[in-house]
Amino acid sequence: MHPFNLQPMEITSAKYVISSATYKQCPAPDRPEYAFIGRSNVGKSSLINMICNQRGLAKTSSTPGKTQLINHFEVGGKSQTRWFLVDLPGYGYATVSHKARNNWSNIIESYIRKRENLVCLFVLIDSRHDPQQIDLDFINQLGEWQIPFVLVFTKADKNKPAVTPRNVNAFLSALSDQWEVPPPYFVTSAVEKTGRKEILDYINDLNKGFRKL
Ligand SMILES: Nc1nc2c(ncn2[C@@H]2O[C@H](COP(=O)(O)OP(=O)(O)OP(=O)(O)O)[C@@H](O)[C@H]2O)c(=O)[nH]1
Ligand SMILES: [Mg+2]
Repeated sequence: MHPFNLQPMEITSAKYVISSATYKQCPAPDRPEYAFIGRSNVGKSSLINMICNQRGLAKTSSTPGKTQLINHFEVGGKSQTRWFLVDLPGYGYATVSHKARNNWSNIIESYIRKRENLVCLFVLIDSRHDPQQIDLDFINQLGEWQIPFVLVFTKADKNKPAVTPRNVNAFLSALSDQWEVPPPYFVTSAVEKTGRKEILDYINDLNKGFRKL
């Protein structure tokens, strides 16, 4: 193995590209793309900032429903493929109207199913809670659509040590009704910056397999 392969992947630049109302407006699908999805307020935008080491790159808020539209960020490192990181609006935001929710579903469904360079979807789950039906339903839907995904259990800093593994196991066990093999997962804290290297290494590996379509 080349010794450089032992170096962790480091990001040297991350910049906002564009916000799109539909997948058709997204940038040319000429590089690998990873999108973050999950319930409103689960910490998608915060995790993007943590990964890119740039506070304020993706807009965060303590009020759910902050991220609207499909937000593309271009990320790159020294002598590495450039790739897109995508911040998506959250699901399960109770106070939005039925119409707005349908609109969200349509936008997200077509983005997820039609975006040709989407290599992997990162589904964020709040590590503080028992398995939530809305997350399980969304993941089972991904199975029907055959979309590659991994799980990210967020906000681990808010838990006492035993709670995160307990909730992770409960979630994987709830999935085992529908899934023979559990998906890969990561545990993160945007506050303590944990889980960053693991996610970047995973993305770096997938980048190597990306072929221009
Ligand atoms: N303690 C702690 N708080 C976090 C973490 N990640 C996010 N938060 C907080 O959770 C709230 C929501 O974070 P966002 O990153 O805006 O969540 P989002 O999933 O992008 O939300 P929407 O765009 O509304 O769907 C903010 O107040 C963040 O500061 C974390 O790892 N630890
Ligand atoms: Mg957000």
